[in-house]
Amino acid sequence: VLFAPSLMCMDMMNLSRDLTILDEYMDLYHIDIMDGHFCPNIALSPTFCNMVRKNVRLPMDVHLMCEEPRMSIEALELGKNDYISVQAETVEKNVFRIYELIHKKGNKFGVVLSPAVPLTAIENYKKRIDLLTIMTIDTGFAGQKFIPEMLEKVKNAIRIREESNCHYLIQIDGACNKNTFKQLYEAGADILVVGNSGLFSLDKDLGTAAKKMKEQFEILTGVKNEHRNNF
Ligand code: S6P
Ligand code: MG
Repeated sequence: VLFAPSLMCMDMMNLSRDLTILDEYMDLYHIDIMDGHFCPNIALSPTFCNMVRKNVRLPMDVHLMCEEPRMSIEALELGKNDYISVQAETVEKNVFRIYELIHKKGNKFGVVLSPAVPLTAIENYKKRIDLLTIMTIDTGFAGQKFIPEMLEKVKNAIRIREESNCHYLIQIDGACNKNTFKQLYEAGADILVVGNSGLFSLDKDLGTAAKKMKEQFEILTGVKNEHRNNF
């Protein structure tokens, strides 16, 4: 399993110092962009992503919670190992055009399913997806309660991947922490997004928090973080 810290939960007063630490311990950056319309909050921005991109080593995944994702996609300046992830609901009318746009930019194609959106939403384009994110909370805020019904969805996403020869990695976003690590690992998730409860709140010192998180994961699952093996 790989870990993706959610930068929305970072201490912005110590951004540069903490990114250096995360670069050392984590596998992929998760950056939330919200437009205040798709969900009732505003988070980070394409400008923030571009700035982070220039200063870190790890690949990143930009999670677009925007009614009109095209505008943000056009503003992003990322690398070839980076993912741009769109919410399935926002690309129902133009997903193939959005796919082309992301590919033309040289980035990887990610799709995010909100808890209420079923796996059938991706039926007609699932083979094109590089990263499939299953939300285990409603979009908009950190610190919400895990939705246990989503474990079945994760298992089904794995089954579909096998049956249909898809290549997407499966990422979980929402309340990934010591209370859910074991279930998510056993369900077969490839990447876990870790926010406040999973990582940042574990210690004042982020390096110590990262070590604690990995230790908790190891104790609960018996498995060591593979650390960037997939990238
Ligand atoms: C929510 C967002 C998530 C959160 C993350 C926070 O809209 O997409 O990526 O930042 O889930 O972690 P936690 O553990 O507080 O849910
Ligand atoms: Mg997110």
